[in-house]
Amino acid sequence: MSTNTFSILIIFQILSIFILPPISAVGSPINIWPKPRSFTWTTPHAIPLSPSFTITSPSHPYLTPAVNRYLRQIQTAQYKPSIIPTINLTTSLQLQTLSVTVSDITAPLSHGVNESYTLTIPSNTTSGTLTAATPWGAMRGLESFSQLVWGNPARVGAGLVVSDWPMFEHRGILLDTSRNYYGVDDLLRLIGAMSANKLNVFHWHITDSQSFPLVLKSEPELAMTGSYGPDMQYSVEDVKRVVEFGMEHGVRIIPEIDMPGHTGSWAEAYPEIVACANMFWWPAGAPWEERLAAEPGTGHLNPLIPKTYDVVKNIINEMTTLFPDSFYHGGADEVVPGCWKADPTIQKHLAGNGTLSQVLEIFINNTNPYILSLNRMAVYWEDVILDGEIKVNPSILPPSTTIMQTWNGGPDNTKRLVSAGYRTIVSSADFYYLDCGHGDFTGNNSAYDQPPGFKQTKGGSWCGPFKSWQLIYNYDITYGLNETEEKLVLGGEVALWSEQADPRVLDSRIWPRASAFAESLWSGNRDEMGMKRSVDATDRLNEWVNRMVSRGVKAEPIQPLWCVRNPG
Ligand code: CP6
Repeated sequence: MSTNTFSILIIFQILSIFILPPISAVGSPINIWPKPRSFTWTTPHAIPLSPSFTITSPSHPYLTPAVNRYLRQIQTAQYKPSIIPTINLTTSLQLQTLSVTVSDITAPLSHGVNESYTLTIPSNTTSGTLTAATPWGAMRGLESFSQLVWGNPARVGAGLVVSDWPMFEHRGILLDTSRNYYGVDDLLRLIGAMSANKLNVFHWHITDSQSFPLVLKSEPELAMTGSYGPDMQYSVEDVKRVVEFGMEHGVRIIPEIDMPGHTGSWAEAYPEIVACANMFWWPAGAPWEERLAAEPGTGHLNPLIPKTYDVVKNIINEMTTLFPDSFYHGGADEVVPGCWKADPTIQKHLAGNGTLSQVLEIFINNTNPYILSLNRMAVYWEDVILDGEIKVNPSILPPSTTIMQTWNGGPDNTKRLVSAGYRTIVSSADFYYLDCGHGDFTGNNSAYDQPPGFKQTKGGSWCGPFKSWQLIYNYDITYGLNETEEKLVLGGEVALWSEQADPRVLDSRIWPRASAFAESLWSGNRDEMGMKRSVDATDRLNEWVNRMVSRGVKAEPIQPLWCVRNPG
């Protein structure tokens, strides 16, 4: 934040002492997570929710199911806050209806769609109103409304106005379904919880070197031979369910079939197009730089073989029929020199004075125009142009048609990308990698003890230390950027890589740390003074954890019950 913005905030704060009503008290049930941008509650009180309470809304293929879902949830939830509210219950009126109006009912769910809403629950009528620019903003408002209801019999906060809109347009979670498999029910539970946290992008890292769980009609062999088994696959029908469920929750699905690295799982079906498949990932005694893959499980697509593009184009083409979102993730992370150097056809290219970066350029030049021709905006991992030995000339991936996703380092790499003009998604490993905490691969360096050519089957991925919710909450994704650069930061993603995660830990590894991320990107991590507000957020987050648990999401505790029993 610039000094200028900071001083404006201070002035605003001084003025606000005189003009703004108090915001929700700590421990009050009026705890909308993520905290709204503006919440006016002049005379805090509650009114009963009528037993025949209903929600009216325009008919819409996705908003209507959302309304029905919220109505059911509100009627059955009976959520009991951990701190019993002290605000007055006014019983002379009951809330009978919430009336939803949408100004642009046809707005598609897409990047940058208007998610703003205004929710009004007057103190002197039986009807509340929710106005939104789009169906997707209406869904955000319905979620907020549902969080204003508590108790049995149910009551709802009254005399209030919530006016709300997001700070960042892209607020996502990456889930890796290759290293370990997740059932469709797990994915749907994740998407439902994302929507409750006002997160709007599910980045589905579907395949990797370890397994290829997606059954494509055009390339069925890949999943048949590359998945963990027939019970660990996603059918076309499964994908449709996930995409539809996303629409009903205002969550876009951005798919990624990672390539040209991270493709070992393709080798059973097509050995001829995968370089260095099934090799020992890190030759005995070799330096780290000469390893054949970023982690055990070798294999990179061979860009010099025409057949590679037959397969890749079939995949990309079918992916665009399955996933309607205009963003398509092209992967391109962690292409390591050792793999391509081990391949005879690529060796020939190098002997003729070719370079490995040229090999990657050949791959990008043969695939990126195809992605664009299918009306998709291509997202790539930053590796494709930054650092490492193998990268393309940025001119072949211009900022007009390319979005970069950063994961190495922190603010430094974001700065490099946006200063080069790229729209950027921030998923810094140092802050946003939720899988981190188990440390070393297998707890020993068995890697060194194996002979060359031995297929390495032990080991996950190194990642640590554990990222606390406060670390995540406090990270400023536009740190050190000027105003022009700030505008290029589309938002961020927290990531659950699955070397050491599976459905058994999905909920607790993600929640509530992704909730901390969600608030940070929805309404920021600072109070009206411009100071970090994670201390204030603690009790609110604790309450939100409880509400998520009451809705069937097994979020992890952040405090002992003692803190609630002895409010400070
Ligand atoms: N898999 C893929 C991974 C990682 C990446 N890509 C990864 C790298 C470093 C850490 C965690 C995960 N496991 N395909 C990087 C984008 Cl610390």
